[in-house]
Amino acid sequence: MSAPRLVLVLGDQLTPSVAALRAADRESDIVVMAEVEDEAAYVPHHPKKIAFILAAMRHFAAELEQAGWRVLYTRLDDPENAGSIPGEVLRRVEDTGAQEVIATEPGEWRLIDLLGALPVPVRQLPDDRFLCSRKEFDAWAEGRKSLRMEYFYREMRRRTGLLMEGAKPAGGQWNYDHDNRKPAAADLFREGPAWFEPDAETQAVLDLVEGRFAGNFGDLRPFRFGVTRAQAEAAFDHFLRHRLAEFGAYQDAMLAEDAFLSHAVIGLYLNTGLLDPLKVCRAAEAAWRDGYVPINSAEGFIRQILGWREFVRGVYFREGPDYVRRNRLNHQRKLPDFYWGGETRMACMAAAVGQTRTEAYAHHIQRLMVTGNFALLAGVNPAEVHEWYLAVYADAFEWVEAPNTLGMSQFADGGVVGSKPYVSSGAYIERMSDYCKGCHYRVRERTGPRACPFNLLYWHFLTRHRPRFQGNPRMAQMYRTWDRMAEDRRAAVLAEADALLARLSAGDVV
Ligand code: FAD
Ligand code: DLZ
Ligand code: SF4
Repeated sequence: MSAPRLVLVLGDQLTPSVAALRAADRESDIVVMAEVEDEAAYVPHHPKKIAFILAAMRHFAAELEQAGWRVLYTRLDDPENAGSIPGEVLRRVEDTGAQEVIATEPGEWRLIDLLGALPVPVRQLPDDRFLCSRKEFDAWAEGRKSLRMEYFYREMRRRTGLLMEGAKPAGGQWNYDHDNRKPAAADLFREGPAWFEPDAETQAVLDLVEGRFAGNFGDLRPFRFGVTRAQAEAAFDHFLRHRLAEFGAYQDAMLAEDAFLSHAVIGLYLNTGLLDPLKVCRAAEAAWRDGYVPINSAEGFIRQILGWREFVRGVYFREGPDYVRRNRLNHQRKLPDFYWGGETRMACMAAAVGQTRTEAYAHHIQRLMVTGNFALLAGVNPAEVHEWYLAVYADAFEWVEAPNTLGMSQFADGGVVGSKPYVSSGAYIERMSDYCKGCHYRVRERTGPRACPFNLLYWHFLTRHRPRFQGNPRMAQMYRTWDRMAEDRRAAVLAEADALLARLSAGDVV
């Protein structure tokens, strides 16, 4: 009898039809899954995120066994645990005499390189759980002066037929975002996401994580995420029936007392393979065609998955392993302590970081226009910002997190993902949220002891990066507004911004 092959399944590859399982033989090959310290600790992941991944891995392994696979599963507290993915693979190779390992290519260069360096042949198959392969993305990107998501998205609409009427976009427009910028009322009842009671296996994971990662930023309990495909599908179905209709209009809104608004809260399920992106998009399209949701909601939602999610993955792999080290604006400040739960007087930051701590979740505008915006305005080192986002969100995996953080949010890639930096003063946050009402600072004040820090730092950012951005037509208006301000006023803003940055550096409460 020939030696078995090992089939490696990682914590974000929990799909029965994932490439490595499709290429394997259930009769003779052996699945290897491992909970390992290295993956849990290479950034200080939120305890909820670690628990979600480990619980989902355990449930997936049980499903594979039920389906007839032989699974060698290592738990985090197994005494034999080698502590790393390569270590576990080698241990299983020795134990079984396997001559070859089949893997689905990981979503992170770090792990691709580690697997490639093993002293046993590892076949890394393309991860085809995406709607655009790496090759297809590269072919689309080839020869273009700049990569813009909107054009990629249109191409993906044509290719999949999603929301198309023949060669034309359904409803006559590709994008309905002009209907999607409404602030939300705090006193309206909104159906929240679907949550789940942990079963005994998940409880065991929670105890394990509690014992090992209690010092990490983030609350482990209450733990309410789904951890199986059936639960992930139920969560999406609940969103489709009760929340998608309002998704479009309130996509950019923020409320202090509502962490989720009408967002789907499915990123964690999509990114671990518990939900299928095409099925999700088709279901949203059907909800519109059947008359249950307006087109601005269906289109806005589909664009996030068919457009942004596929686009950033293409960028991550096309740009290569050095992407995460880019720092085009040469920002060097340390990430302020309030990102890790320290005190702040800024109500918007306290709300976004607070719900990140309790839920391992913040929605897109909170990530981009509150925590991301502040880090960019304050000139924080993008590598530290990247590490923070990768650690604190349950849906964070490098292929999707890095282009969003370093590219879209911090402009550290010099404009690969976005054509201009996402910066704003407090006015944007005031318009889209109810945060400012309860804040120590005054959002309408541009100078003085209570001036909103976003106002001071906004002008400071534009001034210090003027040579780079003043020629950008999308930013010309901002510079015109600044230039129209009286000179003594401008000097006061910059002096106060410098003083604020000095207080940040000194670790004072801001
Ligand atoms: P919804 O708002 O309901 O959107 C539905 C789905 O669309 C999401 O689940 C997601 O799969 C997809 N999507 C939406 N926006 C994006 C986007 N910009 N890029 C890729 N997919 C998108 N998303 C992650 O999945 N993982 C990350 O680690 C991550 N890090 C981010 C870091 C920063 C600085 C920013 C600005 C955004 C980041 N995003 C990330 C994108 C987005 O914020 C999340 O996908 C979204 O908030 C997840 O919540 P949801 O499932 O409720 O999404
Ligand atoms: C994120 C993560 C964590 C916390 N733990 C594990 C683990 O114990 N075992 C595992 O196979 N995968 C884990 N992961 C997911 C990997 O880090 C993931 O495969 C990479 O981030 C690539 O996307
Ligand atoms: Fe945030 Fe400024 Fe509003 Fe305070 S006033 S919540 S710091 S935007």
